[in-house]
Amino acid sequence: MGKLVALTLLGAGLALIGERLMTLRERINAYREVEPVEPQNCHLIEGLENGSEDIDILPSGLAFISSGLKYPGVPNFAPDEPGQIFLMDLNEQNPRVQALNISDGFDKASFNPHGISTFIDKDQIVYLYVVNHPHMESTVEIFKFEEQQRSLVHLKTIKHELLKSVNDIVVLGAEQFYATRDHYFTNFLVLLEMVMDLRWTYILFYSPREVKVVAKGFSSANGITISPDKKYIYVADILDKNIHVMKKHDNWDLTQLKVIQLGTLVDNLTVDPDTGDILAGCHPNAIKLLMYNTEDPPGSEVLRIRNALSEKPRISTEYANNGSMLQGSSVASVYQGKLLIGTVFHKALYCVL
Ligand SMILES: [Ca+2]
Ligand SMILES: [Ca+2]
Repeated sequence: MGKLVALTLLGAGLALIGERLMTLRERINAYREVEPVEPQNCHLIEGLENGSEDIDILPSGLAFISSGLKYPGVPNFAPDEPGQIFLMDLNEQNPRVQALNISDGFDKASFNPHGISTFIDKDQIVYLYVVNHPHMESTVEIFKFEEQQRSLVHLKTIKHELLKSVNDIVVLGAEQFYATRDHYFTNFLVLLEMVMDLRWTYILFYSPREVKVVAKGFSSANGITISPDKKYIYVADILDKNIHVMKKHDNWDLTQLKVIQLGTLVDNLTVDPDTGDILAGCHPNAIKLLMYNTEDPPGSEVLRIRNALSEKPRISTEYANNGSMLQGSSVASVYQGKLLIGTVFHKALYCVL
């Protein structure tokens, strides 16, 4: 009798896991193929071969690009090379990328840059905040940008027990930022977390005086950015295929105003400075990203969300490709009619719209 109960329980357990795995395959769009949408004037950017996971463009048109991310479960074409930050001046006729020098005293060999965010202080000094995963941990690095020297001076490494599995950040002031946590477990249990959809990921507010979770319950919080008027925060939940529009309060807490469903796995977010539209770098089919096959590579998809705060946001496809040109798009950012699309581990695309 005991054996029968054990077998029944085992069968029920396996059935549950099987059902959850099927659900997970649907959640990550395992059956989706993307329809191409390709602007006329696009070309791959020379010199960016190993990812361009996040892009942040200054109001002056200088774009920072993080490259060389090593992330568990995702391909990397240069596993022995450290990550880098590239710069591209979008005011140039034919912009080229240039790797930024990083000051001595910072461990460049273990540099593993992920999400980035810029901050300009009242003296017009530009700071670049970088999510870093040295030895697969999570830190936030603060750099001062020296425009003339084309270099980054490392100022500070921020670590905190709540700054775990950080994906992206948005800087709000000097040493103040929101950060997203994209998974809860850092070991094999991350699979259980995904299969069971535990929703234990969150948004953290960090400042030297106070660190707190300001929103939680995300399946996997990923890209984060702020509206041009600084009143709203946009957060991508990659496994829930949506964007959360959150209101920012004076005490830094966030409350959810609405969720915009997109049907694609949303990675990093940026805002078009001219229109306030949200640009979302998306993964049309994440199984192709996780089970990389050169014969059937992951595609790319960039969505534009107009009037995100209105009753009916308008969603359009800015770019879509089946992976023949660009694989695993994670971010898109615009500056005066120019579009940059970055990827987790592949190349990057420059388009004149
Ligand atoms: Ca970012
Ligand atoms: Ca991301």
